[in-house]
Amino acid sequence: MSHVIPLTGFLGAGKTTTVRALAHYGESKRHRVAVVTNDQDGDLIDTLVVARSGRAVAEVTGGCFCCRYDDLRAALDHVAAQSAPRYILAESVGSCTDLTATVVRPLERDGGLGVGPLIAVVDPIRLLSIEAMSPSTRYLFERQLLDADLLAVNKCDLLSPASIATVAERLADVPARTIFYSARTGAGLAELWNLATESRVARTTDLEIDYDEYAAAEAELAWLNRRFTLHSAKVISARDWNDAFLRSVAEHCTASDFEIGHVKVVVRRGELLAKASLTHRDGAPQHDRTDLRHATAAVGIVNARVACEPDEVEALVERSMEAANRALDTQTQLLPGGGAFAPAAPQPTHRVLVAG
Ligand SMILES: Nc1nc2c(ncn2[C@@H]2O[C@H](COP(=O)(O)OP(=O)(O)OP(=O)(O)O)[C@@H](O)[C@H]2O)c(=O)[nH]1
Ligand SMILES: [Mg+2]
Repeated sequence: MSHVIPLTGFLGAGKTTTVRALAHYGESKRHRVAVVTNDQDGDLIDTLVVARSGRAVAEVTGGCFCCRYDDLRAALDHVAAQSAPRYILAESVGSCTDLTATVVRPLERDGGLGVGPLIAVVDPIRLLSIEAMSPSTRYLFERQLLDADLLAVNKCDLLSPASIATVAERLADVPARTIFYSARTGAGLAELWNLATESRVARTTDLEIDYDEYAAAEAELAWLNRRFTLHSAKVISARDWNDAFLRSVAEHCTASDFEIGHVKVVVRRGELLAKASLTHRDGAPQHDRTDLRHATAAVGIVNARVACEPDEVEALVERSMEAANRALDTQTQLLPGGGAFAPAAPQPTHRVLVAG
């Protein structure tokens, strides 16, 4: 029987990087691992990032796992039938919560799959600046922590021992067990794997959650997934183009006082990718993949989640592409489809409560 390991956690916390690292780790231990990704829209950079020959990958798009439970179940059954994986890592949308009641318990009730602990991947840098969050975002962020069976504090390579102690103190009131690791360096990953592959211990309490506040937090974000083409008369560095694009995004967000959830960009030619991310407007772009080094023609995808209006995120992406085009003497063309939107209020397919 396949065993589902669900991951939650705020936008940009490192869920996909963790899924990729855990999948590699599990495969190195000769386990077959599959992955299910999730987004409010199509054209997912995360799916490209976790794809690897021999690994079954499926997407649930058009809504979060809780609102698309039947699609999630179909995706899990699909990858289970395709490759009979021992483990299925399932990454939920970063603005979603209440997954114990809406996904984990319904999966346990429906049977046919084992279910592991609900892991909340935590970005410690975001946790340390929790006071700067809007009240709605903070509410959502805290619900994700309270909903989890295991708190996985990622990005420890960025933390001093003193900061690790501060993060641990801030999480002391959350009942779930906490572990620290880095999906990037692999430190602590073996322990995370061992805990993630245990069976879940059923909880006896329900998450206290106000769906109006949760909906308000989701609606604060504008969401844009867009495809584009990139052309240049001379050979350019794909990494430099991504860097110029994301630096311009950061500048515009700072000037307009928009908080960034996560802006990702990928430029690809065939299997070769250049991928970069921006998770804080005052941080530098992170270049996660640079297999595609040089190009004169490529296709790209941008996935942007920014606290602003949908038309503002469209303008932000267009202006930032123009800035990158000016800097590198390139031309881009946005392809049709994928307009910006604010996620609709969550309406879970199932909500299984201990209290009944
Ligand atoms: N320094 C450092 N950066 C990391 C680590 N894990 C992830 N990141 C970076 O954090 C950024 C976001 O990572 P993702 O894995 O895409 O985050 P996510 O939670 O899947 O994001 P969404 O799917 O948009 O919610 C990327 O630039 C990663 O390289 C880590 O352990 N250390
Ligand atoms: Mg992701």
